[in-house]
Amino acid sequence: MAFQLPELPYAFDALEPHIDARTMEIHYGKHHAGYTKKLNAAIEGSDLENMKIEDILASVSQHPTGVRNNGGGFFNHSLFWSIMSPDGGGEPSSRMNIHKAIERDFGGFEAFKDQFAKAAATRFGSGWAWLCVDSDDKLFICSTANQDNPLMDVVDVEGTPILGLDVWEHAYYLNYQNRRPDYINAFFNVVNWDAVTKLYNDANPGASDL
Ligand code: MN3
Repeated sequence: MAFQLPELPYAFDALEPHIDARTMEIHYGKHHAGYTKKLNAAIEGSDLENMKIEDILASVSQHPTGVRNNGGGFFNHSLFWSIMSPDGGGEPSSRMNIHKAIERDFGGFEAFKDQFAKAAATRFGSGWAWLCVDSDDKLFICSTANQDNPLMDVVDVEGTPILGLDVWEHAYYLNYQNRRPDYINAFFNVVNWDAVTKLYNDANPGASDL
């Protein structure tokens, strides 16, 4: 099997009350597991079985729709779990490069948060909001539909995603019903800034936190 469902780095109830255990259990165990299984079925017997998921997504325009939808779903959720933590929330500390980059590119944390929350709230229907690094190592915010992401060669603005928020209803409906803005606010209480700054540094060869 080419791709495996990554282990969830915390218990289903670890992000409560911000993200409830039942949502986590279904989201990880049914949705993410489903994307993984369908991705493997879509690439079975093809050269894609030996490629990294990032490389598959970068050339996704050349692959069947099932690879786009399920490859995106596989990657996006893997990233999503990794950038949350029960010990997360607050603002990135000043020793983190991501702190400096947010100051530089958005003028401050609150301005960043407002722009990100707006991107998440205004994505119509199903999709994701992203914080990304562009080819000049600058941060930008965007959103994509369905299971697309900024690594794909089919989106409006390409970049390296380092923070993502799932705004599909399956991500919040059990606990928040139609109150997507409340879910977006709650997400900021569980963001794992250690993980985000590591992804930022990985996207900037040579960079590391103080
Ligand atoms: Mn989802």
